[in-house]
Amino acid sequence: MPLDLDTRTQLIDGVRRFVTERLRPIEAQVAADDAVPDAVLEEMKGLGLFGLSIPEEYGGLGLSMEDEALVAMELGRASPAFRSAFGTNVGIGSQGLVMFGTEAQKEKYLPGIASGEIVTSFALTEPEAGSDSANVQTRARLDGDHYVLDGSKRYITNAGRASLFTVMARTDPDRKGAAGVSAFLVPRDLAGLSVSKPEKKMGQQGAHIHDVVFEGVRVPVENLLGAEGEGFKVAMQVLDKGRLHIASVCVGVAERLIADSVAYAAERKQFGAPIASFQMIQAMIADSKTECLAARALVLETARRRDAGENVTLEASASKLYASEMVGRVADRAVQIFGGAGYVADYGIERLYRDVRIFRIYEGSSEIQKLVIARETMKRGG
Ligand code: COS
Repeated sequence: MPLDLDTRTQLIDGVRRFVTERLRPIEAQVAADDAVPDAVLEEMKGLGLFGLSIPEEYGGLGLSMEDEALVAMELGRASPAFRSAFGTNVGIGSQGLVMFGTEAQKEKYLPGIASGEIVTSFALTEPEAGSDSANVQTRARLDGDHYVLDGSKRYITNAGRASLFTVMARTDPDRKGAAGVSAFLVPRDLAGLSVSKPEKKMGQQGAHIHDVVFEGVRVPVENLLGAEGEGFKVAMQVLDKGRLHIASVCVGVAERLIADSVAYAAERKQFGAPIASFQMIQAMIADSKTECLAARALVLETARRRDAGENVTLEASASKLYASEMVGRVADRAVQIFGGAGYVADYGIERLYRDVRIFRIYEGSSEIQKLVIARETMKRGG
């Protein structure tokens, strides 16, 4: 159920205040330290951000997709590294469990995920299974009342802090592709599970990705998530929602970049006048604003349709494709409007320019979104 208007306004106002007063002032420091301070993580827990999408009966806020999208847009106005700290709990790290978990699994894990005590990660990608995510090689072999996991996962967000992984592994080696893959809930403390050092990245410093290695990890059979052989579909449905969440964040970052560009253009004088008075600057602002409004409308419409129970695989991919490409263009124009200052670290625009680049890649590249959109459109006959 969507929130009533008063509650929604209160929630959005609270998040906006947190973003403005607590997150924006420390963005540069977080990037320099490559870490979000523990005190800020604790405040995020207190605000319920780790549990935005966890049902209320398990201690979360149980937001509708539309409300979650609105919150994600607000959070997009601060460095995306902050959102990433709890993004896996709200999205890909928890939603398999929310959608496909047994009652016992939900009771065991969801309250801790909602409070932020448990940090989650989604382990699908492997060295040879990126865009071709059905080519999972990690093996899960049944041995009595355990599955034994062997293999490795790559670029796993929040793996360093995670205490619970949703892992896609191949239970049937004779079946190639999606059919032989199953999903598992894998606690971090099981013997044989190790996490590498974080990768050095182009942007979003403070958010970390790691390799995760499984060497004879014994996972109890009751930790199978969904039916055996259904793990790929679990992953795809989790990603349908995740893509919509990422698209919402892209809209938020674009809105912030436009606001920053407008403020700078009003203040910066050249040829004796603020550059905002020049039509070529105005054209960039107009293009960015129009595209951002279009993305916002697409994302919110898709969220409302998902809340109404419709299949939005196509629309979620279209939202992710359009919003992530849009924010790339908006960031590029922001650098251009800021000119030399856009290239200098102190102004923070170059940081956001680097930060947004990953939106076109993770949770499915733009090319994969186009593939999904085309397939679904042809399936629907138009
Ligand atoms: N919801 C439910 N089921 C889905 C689905 C969805 N969104 N997408 C696919 N499936 C089902 C299909 O219906 C099919 O089931 P049947 O065999 O019973 O018909 C099965 O899953 C296999 O799907 P498909 O044949 O489409 O798989 P492909 O290997 O051709 O490719 C793509 C699927 C390329 C779309 C998928 O691998 C993908 O999304 N890749 C990108 C992965 C990604 O986003 N990685 C980021 C990692 S997380 S940061």
